[in-house]
Amino acid sequence: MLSVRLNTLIVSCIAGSALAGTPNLIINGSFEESSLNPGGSWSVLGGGDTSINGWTTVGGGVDYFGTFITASDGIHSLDINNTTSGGGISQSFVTQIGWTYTVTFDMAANMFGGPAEKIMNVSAAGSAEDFVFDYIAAGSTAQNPNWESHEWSFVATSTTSTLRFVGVSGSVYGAALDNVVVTGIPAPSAMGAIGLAGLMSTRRRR
Ligand SMILES: [Ca+2]
Repeated sequence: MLSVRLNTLIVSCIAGSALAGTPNLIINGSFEESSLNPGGSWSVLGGGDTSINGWTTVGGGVDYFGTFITASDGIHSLDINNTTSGGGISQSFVTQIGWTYTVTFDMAANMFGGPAEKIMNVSAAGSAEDFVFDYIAAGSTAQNPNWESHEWSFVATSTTSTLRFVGVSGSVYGAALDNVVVTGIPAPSAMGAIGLAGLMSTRRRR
């Protein structure tokens, strides 16, 4: 009976840890590690730039903030637009086909110019969603941008997935981004296999 209870406990722990998701799969999700040091200002990065560890800029690139605007985590964040709309940043990472990946991030704005609504598109594995931050409605200031936390998820269709954050609107004053975290949750079939393995183990020991 003790072994049955022990097996049940082990299976519960495995299932519980799987449900809680993997550790953060993103490298440098807070943009703190870089060869650049913008100090109290910002650094302008064009497209294809890899100066921010783990990330590659896309489109027109991004502005890399130092303490110019208060970050949501650490001291660095991004203006997802550089000199025009359509800038952005991406990172590829290993994924398991069929698993669900939860993406959390903090969004605000470069509040030094319009339009009021900054739109940022988040995409991976063929799924995408637009997120909006209205810096006037939010009362953003450089000292207190009023960062908002968001959550989005996608199902992996390949053994590698590329997560992209792209500015849809905002002129040179785009959406601000910080604190990206991605965790993976096994597909329901994988969870069933864990449960079944536990059940079989329990029955064998009776
Ligand atoms: Ca940061």
